[in-house]
Amino acid sequence: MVPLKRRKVNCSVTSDSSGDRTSKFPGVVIYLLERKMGASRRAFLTRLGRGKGFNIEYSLSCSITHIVSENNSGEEVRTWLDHQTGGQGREGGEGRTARPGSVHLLDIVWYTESMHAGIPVIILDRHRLQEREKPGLELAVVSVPSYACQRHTPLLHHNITLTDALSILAENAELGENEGRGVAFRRAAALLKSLPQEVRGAEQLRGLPCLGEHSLRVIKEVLEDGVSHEVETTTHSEQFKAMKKCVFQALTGIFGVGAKTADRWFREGIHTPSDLQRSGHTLNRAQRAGLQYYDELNLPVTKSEAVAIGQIVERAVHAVLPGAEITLIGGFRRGKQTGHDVDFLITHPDEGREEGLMPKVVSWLEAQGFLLYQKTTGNSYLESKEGPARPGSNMDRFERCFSIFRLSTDNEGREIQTGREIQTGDGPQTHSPTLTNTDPHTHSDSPHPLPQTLVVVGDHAQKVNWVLGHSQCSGPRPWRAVRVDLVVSPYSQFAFALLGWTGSKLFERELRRWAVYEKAMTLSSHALYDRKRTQYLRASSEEEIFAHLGLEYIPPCDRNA
Ligand code: 8GT
Ligand code: MN
Repeated sequence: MVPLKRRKVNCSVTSDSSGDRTSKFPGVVIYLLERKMGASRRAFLTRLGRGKGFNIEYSLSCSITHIVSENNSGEEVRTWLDHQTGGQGREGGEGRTARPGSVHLLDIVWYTESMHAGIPVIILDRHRLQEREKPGLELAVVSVPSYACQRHTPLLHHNITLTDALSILAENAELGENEGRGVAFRRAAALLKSLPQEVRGAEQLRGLPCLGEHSLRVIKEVLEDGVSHEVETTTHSEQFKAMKKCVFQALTGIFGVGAKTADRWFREGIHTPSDLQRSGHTLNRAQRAGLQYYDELNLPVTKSEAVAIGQIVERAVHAVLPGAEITLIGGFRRGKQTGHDVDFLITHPDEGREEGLMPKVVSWLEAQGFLLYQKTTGNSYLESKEGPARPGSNMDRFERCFSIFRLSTDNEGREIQTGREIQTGDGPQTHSPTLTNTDPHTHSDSPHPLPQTLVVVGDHAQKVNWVLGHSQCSGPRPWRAVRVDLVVSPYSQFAFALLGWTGSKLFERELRRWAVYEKAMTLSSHALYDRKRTQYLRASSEEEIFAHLGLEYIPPCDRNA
């Protein structure tokens, strides 16, 4: 540990100590070193950490206990600290006893592992900064395979500035209906996300796959000038701003409106939900619901909201089919902390028992007042003896329900899951606080008593509250609308459904491409068909599917391509 002397650093309470109020870990005060990390990555990591209840300070003060840096050696950070503390940062060497005002000098690995764990992990030797910068900036070129499904792509990666730039261009291409170009930018971004270290010079990219001429040009510009001219122009161009803001956020944000319809409406002069309301267009039920809950559906859904919804879904499913299994899928299964919806996969170990399950689940949810909107489609999958039609499509035919849930919140905007408590395999939950029912909208005459589970969220609660309070269609109210996707799969197809619905979209696309071009197989969310052997390959786990495909198993948290 290194002592932080009071002389130069600020020992008064800093103005940006917003982490203080929400800190879940007193005694751990983190400072992220911007040097080599960059301002935008630092800001991103700060938001992430604060969102998880860590106290992260923006200025150096003697309350700091952990200094985290990226791509700096211990020597470099000490020199930097010396500079900040007027030469007194060096006195204590590594290994001295910790005392107030001393700090741990840590590598970013400690931070990312702590983010994953949701708590500050125990500091091991490998977390401490190395004395010298690791030699060799060159990336191990040969070890980067070309399909995203062959690589580990974590949520937190080292090249945020570059991938942000490429994502803007991908989005712009998709808005202009140039899907091929969009995919090319997304593939390049996915490659960068999978690299084990920050790219600092274009020479490091030599020989890497997935980087087309255009992407490379953009990357070089960002590396050399800090920004890409094309990205800047795109972001600032009136067309992009208008398209993105008006069409994508407003129109496609409306439940049930695809990019094509949004584009047509945009050209007709409909740029916002209120334009649409005034336009006299006949809207379908989904679109009317989308319009009504527009603001809330565009707010991100948090992990704790997803968990609260999961508890409701579990109760509904178990009420109508005991023994059924419910799995949280989509981005949340990959470790994301927010999403645009919540996706669940439901199955039952006795194949056949799951048939016709969805209408029963929906009736239960409706009777309890949990649904604002739902559209259920039946299972239409039939396994053809001749194998699936080419090419493998990502459209699947499971019994499925698109819905909008009504998630109760208390008057601070925090979500509450009302109703009977869930019985888990471990018996009744004992850690959930029992609260009084504050929601006049709940069915207090429901057959179940109303102990409730409360999940607290910080800033997000305030945002939800603000939107609810300013909703055009209704006054402030103690619930919010959340999009939920429910999918029922027969047990024998479960592993395929799980793999197909975990995403990311690019990872799925790459898996199917790999299957076709490298293995002469067709992969869908229902099955894997071997065209050479003209037979279906069965699997009861994702690991088996990867094995059939001749791929190393990639866990969900590394499928964030
Ligand atoms: P999010 O956090 O914004 O919600 O992101 P996400 O959870 O990764 O995306 P999503 O749009 O909710 O979709 C979850 C996964 O389901 C994605 O991998 C997507 O490819 C997949 N998916 C659909 N629709 C369908 C479909 O009809 N069939 C199959 N097999 N997968 C689908 O979105
Ligand atoms: Mn999702």
